[in-house]
Amino acid sequence: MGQSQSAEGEQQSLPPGQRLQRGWPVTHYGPVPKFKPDRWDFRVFGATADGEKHSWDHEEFSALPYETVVADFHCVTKFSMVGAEWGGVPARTVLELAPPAAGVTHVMVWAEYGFSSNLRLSDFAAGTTLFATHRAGELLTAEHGFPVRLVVPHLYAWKGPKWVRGVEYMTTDRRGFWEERGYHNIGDPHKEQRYSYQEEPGEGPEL
Ligand SMILES: Nc1nc2c(c(=O)[nH]1)N[C@H]1C(S)=C(S)[C@@H](COP(=O)(O)O)O[C@H]1N2
Ligand SMILES: [Mo]
Repeated sequence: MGQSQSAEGEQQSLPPGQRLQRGWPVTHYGPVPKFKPDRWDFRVFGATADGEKHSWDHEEFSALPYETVVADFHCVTKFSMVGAEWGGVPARTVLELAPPAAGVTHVMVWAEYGFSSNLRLSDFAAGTTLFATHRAGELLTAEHGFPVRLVVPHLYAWKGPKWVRGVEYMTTDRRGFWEERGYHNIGDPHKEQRYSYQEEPGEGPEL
């Protein structure tokens, strides 16, 4: 086991408009993909520092340094879960192993079936952003994103794709799946950044 981080350990109250949910609901668009271990890879592409694509197969990805993060989880549909313990590979480790070029400002995290979510590089590089393989010490179930999902504890949960397959380094921002469909480009729950119509100039690409 590696280091442990806490995203909101001191946080007592939920973000505005959120309510506590017992259990852990399953929320996503579309079907649950079937995991095919010999076809699976995790790719880093786009504006990499060396101009090359990087990829790990499932065995290689599973051998990357493992850390845990304890964090709250806020869905934009207003349910929250508190104190979830996630385990997996920190986004920072991916940034170290496959560094971005100097001009990279944003990333697109890609999942099965073309689902995607865009993040500022600073949100992606945050110490608690994790490619989770485990929750509460157990492997994720298929519905919750097995084998890998992203967790970005300081943003709404749609910013964390389940069934992740890769990261694209970008030198300009582009909207992901939900960000194109009316959700806020940044998605900070403490600022209640739910919808794109709330965006201030500079918070997202033109709609
Ligand atoms: N691939 C994929 N990932 C996704 C989504 C999705 O539709 N597809 N929905 C997001 C949303 S809106 C939420 S709230 C969380 C829900 O995660 P859970 O089902 O594990 O609770 O997954 C996020 N990740
Ligand atoms: Mo959500």
